[in-house]
Amino acid sequence: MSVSSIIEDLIARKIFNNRGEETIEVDVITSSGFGRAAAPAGKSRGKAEVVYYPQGGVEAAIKKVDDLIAPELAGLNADFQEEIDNTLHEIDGTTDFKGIGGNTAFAISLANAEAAANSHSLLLFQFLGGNAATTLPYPLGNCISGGAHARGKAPSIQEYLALPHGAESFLEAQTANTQIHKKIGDSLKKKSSTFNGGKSDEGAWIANIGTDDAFEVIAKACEEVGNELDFECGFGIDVAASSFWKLKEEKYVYESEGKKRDTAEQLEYMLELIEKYHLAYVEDPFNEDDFDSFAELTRKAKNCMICGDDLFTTNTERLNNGIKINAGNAIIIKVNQIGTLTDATETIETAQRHGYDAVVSHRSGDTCDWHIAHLAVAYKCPIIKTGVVEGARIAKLNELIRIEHFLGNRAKMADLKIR
Ligand code: 2PG
Ligand code: MG
Repeated sequence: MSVSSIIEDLIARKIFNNRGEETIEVDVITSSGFGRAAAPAGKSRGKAEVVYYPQGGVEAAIKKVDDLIAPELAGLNADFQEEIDNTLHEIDGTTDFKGIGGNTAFAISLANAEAAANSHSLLLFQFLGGNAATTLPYPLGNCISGGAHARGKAPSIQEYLALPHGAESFLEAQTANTQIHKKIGDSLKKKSSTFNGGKSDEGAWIANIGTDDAFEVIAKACEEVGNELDFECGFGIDVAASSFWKLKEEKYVYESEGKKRDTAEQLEYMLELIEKYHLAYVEDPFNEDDFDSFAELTRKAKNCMICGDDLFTTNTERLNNGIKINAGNAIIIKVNQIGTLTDATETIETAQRHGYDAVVSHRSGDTCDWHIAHLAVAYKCPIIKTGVVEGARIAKLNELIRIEHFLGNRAKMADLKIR
């Protein structure tokens, strides 16, 4: 056992995310290393996510770190992530982290992993993934925002996402995404007289256009950039359907289009979109409790990843429910949906054992914390979902460019099976 990773202290503070919301940041200090992590926040949250903060918010969370958690973790070895994370669960004493806050657990858990890596003079992806961690994920980049992420009139679908799956390096892939994003901005200017260059929290364009127009714009941009760069640039969507599923009516209400669809019509519509636009990726096409419709779409859709975000909330139990009936073939991994790195790792491993692709993801409210870049490489995730531009996204994307550079000729792109 290495004595260099003994935890000496934890320091928690309040900082701000890209929305200007308060969030928690934690430093973990070991006898010969240091790690720091800050928690993100979702806007369109799954209802099975853990509770972010104890009553009293970020201030109360900081007090819990100072009074309860730091004294308990001091003296433990940061190398043993599971023991650290189990201790967090024990101190919390609830099933949904409302005792200490899921975001408190997140920041401590990630800062601990970083501190352990740093104590061994390793980068986080090396510490977690070892020598085999040499594959880079494809960036899934949000280019047009709608739904709960846009203000006013915009498509009901929450995200239109570029996926340059023909790229041979991460740098090439991110180059494609930046060009697609720029081209989309240029066409929106031509298409909509009210478009003034507005962007969402994630740096995607917000425009007063319909759902179909948004498809045309992104399809054209991906095709053009694909031709210019000479590799295939696909795209997909995050429907985030829970946010416009009206339980009383049992309908998906596409407000800006003035359309309502029941579950059967929603299924038909998704199949139509997948076929018409050759969608490579569809996230949350149905409301978060409708596992059966996810399974039906997965059965019927061709060459398209069907991904569960609100459906699974990075929760192994919910994922297992999906696995039983083949609901989806991919899962969004957001560590703060479940709280700790150990919990998220269990979910990733379960997904991989059952042939589900793990898509490591940012939150719409995020900081310049770059840890998810390392998680994607360490756990060989084929995709990272983290926008295209905007500071909190660029922090993660540039970190992946650094990792690729660091790996040199050992670096390769992850195995992405667009089914
Ligand atoms: C999503 C995310 C990130 P939020 O729905 O996938 O894009 O949004 O963080 O608001 O839940
Ligand atoms: Mg989502």
